[in-house]
Amino acid sequence: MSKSTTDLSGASDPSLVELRNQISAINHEILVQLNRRAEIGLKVREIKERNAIEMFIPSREQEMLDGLVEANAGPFPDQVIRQLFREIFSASLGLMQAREKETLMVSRRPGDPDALVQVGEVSVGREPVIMAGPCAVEDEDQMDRVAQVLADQGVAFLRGGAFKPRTSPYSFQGLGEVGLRMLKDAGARYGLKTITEVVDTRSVELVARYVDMLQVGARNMMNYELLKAVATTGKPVLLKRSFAATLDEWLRAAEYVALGGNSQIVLCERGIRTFAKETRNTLDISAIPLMKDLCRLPIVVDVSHAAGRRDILAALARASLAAGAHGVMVEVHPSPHLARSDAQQQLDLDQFAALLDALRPDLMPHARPRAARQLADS
Ligand SMILES: [Mn+2]
Repeated sequence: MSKSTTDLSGASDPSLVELRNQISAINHEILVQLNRRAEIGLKVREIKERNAIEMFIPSREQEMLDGLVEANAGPFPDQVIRQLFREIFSASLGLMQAREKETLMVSRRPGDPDALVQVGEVSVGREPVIMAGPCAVEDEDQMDRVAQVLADQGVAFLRGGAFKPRTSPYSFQGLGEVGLRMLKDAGARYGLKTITEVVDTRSVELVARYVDMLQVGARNMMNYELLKAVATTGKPVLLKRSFAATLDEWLRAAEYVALGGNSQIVLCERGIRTFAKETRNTLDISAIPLMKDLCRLPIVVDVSHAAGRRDILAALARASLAAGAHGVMVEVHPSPHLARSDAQQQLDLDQFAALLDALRPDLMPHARPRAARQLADS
């Protein structure tokens, strides 16, 4: 066989080998120069940050491209030179913006472990937790019946609204401090951690005296004064996503709480507003892995407000846990048809037990029914 058919790589042709070596050397030179350029770009960023100058200035980019095309002697056509340098410019801008993201307190840096939020002796951020209870605290009997079922089922958190932000000013606005007391008493009777929403900077201290965890609701996610106020209480915060918030806006809302000195934050996805009419909101499952990637904070999913209906809650809850959520929040009421708010989406006590049964394979031992746990421990 002749040489040309056996050596297709050309490795035995000395002049070809030499040219390839030259190309490899130039590649390495380009690499060194690209990183030199990037380092200078980061210095430019620091100066721009100090002086509040825009990172991206289109006229400056245009000027650089024009200069390069003018100096271009070929053989690359001008269009290719433009393309190549545009790539370099955008990579450089991306590097600058990546640095900006890293500066958030809540951001996840490479190698960071997941954060654990401690609510008393209950940790949120490892095994999935269930947070359940009525939309609104209505009376003692209602709270007692729900709390008893939760305790029997091994659920850790009792929720219930005392201050209700309602779409209509004529809707039930909640029992206020009387409701807070009922929630606290029911939680204490059955050893449950309590969560309630705080809607106003003026009532933050009052609410913090009664419950274990403060909820900032979807409507208030961008109430920055409220975020600053809840940060000062030292209580863990459940931060719901606004129905119209991007992940970045949600992350920055969490940053307000962290910057205020409180890193005990649990995120809560509760659906976003879309064109879909079949559900009250659209549960954004992708937010779960994406937020876990962006930050270390635990994330739970409120399936009730996402769906606005009962029949698909088990599917949404299982999907949330499969996507990596650290827990599920669900509205439960002894007589949903009599509920003073969100009547159409609250589960009755039997439906709640059935939901937990559906979730059982995804839950860890601590969330098994009390009877089963006693059996396992004996
Ligand atoms: Mn509700």
